[in-house]
Amino acid sequence: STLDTQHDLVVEKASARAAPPPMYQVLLLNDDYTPMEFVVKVLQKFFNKNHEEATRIMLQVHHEGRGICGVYPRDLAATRIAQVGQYARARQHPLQCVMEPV
Ligand code: NFA
Repeated sequence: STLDTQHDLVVEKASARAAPPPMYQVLLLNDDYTPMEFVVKVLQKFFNKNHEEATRIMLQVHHEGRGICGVYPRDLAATRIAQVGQYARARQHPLQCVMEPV
């Protein structure tokens, strides 16, 4: 009915919509001590990578010094970094995770 807005479609101009949130790359950094299989496990557990993709990213970090784990809004990027930090620290690994704006 004309009084029922529930089922009406609304089309907005792009300029009337909220801007997409700023996005941040989350990166892993290489070090000489963290075991390769631990890095693969981190990428599977916190960044939802399968074993093959996790291995590819781990080797990129190992060879190039850094690698992208994912791209997220700021709060989610910060949460992933904190989770990786706690997980690695608790197991005495020096693995470092950082974020930078895209
Ligand atoms: N460079 C580490 C090693 O040789 C492996 C590693 C890869 C560490 C990616 C951190 C990040 N054991």
